[in-house]
Amino acid sequence: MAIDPTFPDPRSLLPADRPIQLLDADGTFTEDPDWPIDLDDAQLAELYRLMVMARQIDAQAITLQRQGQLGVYASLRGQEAAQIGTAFALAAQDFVFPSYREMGVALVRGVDPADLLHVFRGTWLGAHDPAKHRFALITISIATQALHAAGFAMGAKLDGSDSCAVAYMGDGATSEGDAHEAFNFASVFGAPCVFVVQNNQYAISVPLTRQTKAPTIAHKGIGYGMPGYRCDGNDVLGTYAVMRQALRHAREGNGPVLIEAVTYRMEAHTTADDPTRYREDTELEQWRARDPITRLEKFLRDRELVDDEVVETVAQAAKAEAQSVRAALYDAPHGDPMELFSHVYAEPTQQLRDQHELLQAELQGQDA
Ligand SMILES: Cc1ncc(C[n+]2csc(CCOP(=O)(O)OP(=O)(O)O)c2C)c(N)n1
Repeated sequence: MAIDPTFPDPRSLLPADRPIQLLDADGTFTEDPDWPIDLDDAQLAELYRLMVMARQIDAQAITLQRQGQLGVYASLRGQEAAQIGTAFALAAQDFVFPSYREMGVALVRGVDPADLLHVFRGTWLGAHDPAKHRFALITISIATQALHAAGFAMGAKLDGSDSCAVAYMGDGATSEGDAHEAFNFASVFGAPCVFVVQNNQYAISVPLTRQTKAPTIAHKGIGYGMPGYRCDGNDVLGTYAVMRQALRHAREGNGPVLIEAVTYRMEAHTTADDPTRYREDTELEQWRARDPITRLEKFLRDRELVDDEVVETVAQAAKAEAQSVRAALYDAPHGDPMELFSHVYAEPTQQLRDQHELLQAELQGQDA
């Protein structure tokens, strides 16, 4: 028996036996009345454009790193549907708290990719305006953004606003204490928060089987009293439908939702990693056959929403955009490192003031 008599039937918190999927690997669409979508033809085409754009800019970022223009980069290749489908369901007032892999989500939020790449170039903390795009600065420390999201969601609840907070993270992040605290806090206080876990099968070289003994990541939700939705993360219509429902659940005052989008990281963990040391090519090939962009393209072709000409136009536009990202990055001025201290607290602590002085002295020493 549940501690709280108003507690819902625990079974309602469990994920379905099979991942939610609307678009299969062949691009065949099967409607699911439990997971409706409301996208018109223009929106379906826009999903495709965004996914192609994300992949192209991602490839450009890897090239930039190889050429020494970025220090490091974390690819999202293979995770385009998990990111773009979920982000497409967001309302303008929602606020995203990303990890370091969320270029696709950033694109949907209107963030200029060159602004985001500053972090990987080491020239600024991030040049986009988090308040304008409602997309926080990227976080490198695993799972800290889950706490930021839970805190923001609690604030939104206290303000009586209808914003939801969304934290994006990887499967490995769910093993962190920060994720546990965020899940628990958000659920106990009914904060309007969605935790999107992109289960890309690895945390650097650690496979999922060594990460958790939970049957799935989505099953972790029940331990916190929040529903766990598990979907095919390579199906952009499925990820959209699931996120739409999760946001509605949170916005209507029912507390947080944990989403597990089952996907695969096609590239290395970051450009500093060598995945051939811990995974087989055959595995990569299996996931290549489930490519999120190919299946959406098949679906759109079947519906005669795209043809060869449109596919080529979208590809060329993405290439041009990737080129302009490169140019923008080369030309961008360096940010002010002292900004590191500017937005931490309304009133800086003594420790921060000391660090501020230390860095200032060091930078002045460099100039001398
Ligand atoms: C608190 C913390 N511990 C360790 C690291 C080193 N680290 C960087 S990425 C990573 C794995 C993260 O895996 P996952 O959460 O599955 O996300 P993915 O990178 O696969 O998207 C680790 C351990 C870190 N950045 N922060």
